[in-house]
Amino acid sequence: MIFNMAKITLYGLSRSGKTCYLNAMSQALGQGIDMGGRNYFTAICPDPFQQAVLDSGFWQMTDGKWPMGTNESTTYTFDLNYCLRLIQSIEIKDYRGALLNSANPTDSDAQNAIIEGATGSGVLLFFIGADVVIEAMRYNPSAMTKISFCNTLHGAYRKREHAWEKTPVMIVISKADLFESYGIDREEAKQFIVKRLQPFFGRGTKMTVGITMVSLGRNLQNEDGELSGDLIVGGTAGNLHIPLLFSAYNFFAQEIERVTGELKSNQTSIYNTKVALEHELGRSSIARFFVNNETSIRNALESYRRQAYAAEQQKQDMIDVFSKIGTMLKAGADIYIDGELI
Ligand SMILES: Nc1nc2c(ncn2[C@@H]2O[C@H](COP(=O)(O)OP(=O)(O)O)[C@@H](O)[C@H]2O)c(=O)[nH]1
Ligand SMILES: [Mg+2]
Repeated sequence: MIFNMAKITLYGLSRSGKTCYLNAMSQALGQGIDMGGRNYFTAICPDPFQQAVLDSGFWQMTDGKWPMGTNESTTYTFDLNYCLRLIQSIEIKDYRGALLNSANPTDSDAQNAIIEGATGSGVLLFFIGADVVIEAMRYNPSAMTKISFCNTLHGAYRKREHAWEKTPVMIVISKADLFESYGIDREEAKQFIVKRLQPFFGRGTKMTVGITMVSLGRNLQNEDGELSGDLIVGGTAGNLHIPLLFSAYNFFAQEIERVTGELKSNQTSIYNTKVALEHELGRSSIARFFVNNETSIRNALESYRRQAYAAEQQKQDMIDVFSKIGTMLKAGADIYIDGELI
């Protein structure tokens, strides 16, 4: 279909669930999700070594152990496919923990590296653990500053990126099963975060901002690294597909806009060529005997028409997939465009 490499940056404090999410998501989306009519959407890691790292992280969890905090930042590549056709290759950076929101001067270089590394991102994903949300809902000051840290990171991004409003942001509330464990209503928790981060959801930003909740299962707990509860990974369980669908959704939105622009300039060319043809046919037969442009103008017109037809087909195909992705995305996330919930 279309090829393009996009970078997705995973922002989140240490222990916000980024590594667990990636391990589980690669399992769920490797199997694929049915977008309706048995049209499958998949995210496939085309690098066997990277896939092995993700698999071993996942098997460790099924063996009852949470992954250890990582000491390195890893970049994973995933190919997003629709009906086995590549729509977008993405690069996801999982930054090593213990860096963000640290006031330790030795971490400052690494923090700058994270901020610089986000430049040129196609999508920014901000991970916030439900444990932090629950604490913040109880007015725990440290939890509240952890949430506000999204503002700091995005502020740094805006300084570096002049068209920052074109980079969609998704707030990913991870470990969402904790809400049920603590008897907290998910909707209430979500609205709490929307309120805490209200400038993102406000009007006039021109941004696309999503908010979703993801989880690896039910009643999941961590006691000294031991995992208990039910891991539920596969299909659309736990919304693991949503952040990547969000990326694909924005990709299609941009591509449709681009093809629409192409079609417009194409229509202009067709119009101008028709005018030129009329002018040519209006010239005297004597003049046309010496210099006749009719064939070349007709050829140009034909070629513009062919291009317009191809672009129109491409646009229709994209709109079909885009609307399927949109329906599925909105079933698992709230999407705001310039402050309006769509
Ligand atoms: N209840 C619950 N806990 C989770 C889930 N995902 C991660 N966790 C917990 O969060 C911890 C940190 O996750 P990790 O992915 O290592 O965070 P990272 O530092 O952002 O990469 C894990 O050790 C688990 O205890 C989840 O879906 N549900
Ligand atoms: Mg990690």
